[in-house]
Amino acid sequence: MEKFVAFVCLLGFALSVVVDFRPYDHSAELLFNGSDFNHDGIFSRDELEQEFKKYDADGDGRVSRHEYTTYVTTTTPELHDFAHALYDDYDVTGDHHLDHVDYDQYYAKLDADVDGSVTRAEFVDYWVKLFQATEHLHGHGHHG
Ligand SMILES: *[C@@H]1O[C@H](CO)[C@@H](O)[C@H](O)[C@H]1NC(C)=O
Ligand SMILES: [Ca+2]
Ligand SMILES: [Ca+2]
Ligand SMILES: [Ca+2]
Repeated sequence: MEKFVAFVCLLGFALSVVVDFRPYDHSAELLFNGSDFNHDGIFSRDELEQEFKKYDADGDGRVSRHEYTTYVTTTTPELHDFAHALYDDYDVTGDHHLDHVDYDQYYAKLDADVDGSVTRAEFVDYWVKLFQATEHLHGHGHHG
């Protein structure tokens, strides 16, 4: 089975089929499966770092808003607004750069029970709520 290697790959895949992430728990689990590279049921801090490295086009160790949104909209222009909302969620420090400080704090947001690791359930729960809260940005009904 083909693995999804990045959040945006999943987003692109989903959209190439239909512009709809529902059911959200299914999309969230697909994201988890594509992000849990070693398949141990945990989305580790290292795995998070691996994800974001893919967006760092100029390799300076930080992901700018432009780098991230370009990465997403190149494959799926319909996700322009959603990509910006996701970036705002990742950019915990709000300085328009994603770096290790954001990754630490974002990881902590996912880690609901604060035990230092993000389980499948924690990850899926977080993303279902995010899909719900941003529904107006990746809405359905945009067929074709
Ligand atoms: C995710 O992976 C698990 C375990 O390998 C599998 O049972 C589940 O069906 C997968 N979920 C999706 C949505 O593909
Ligand atoms: Ca893992
Ligand atoms: Ca930041
Ligand atoms: Ca946890």
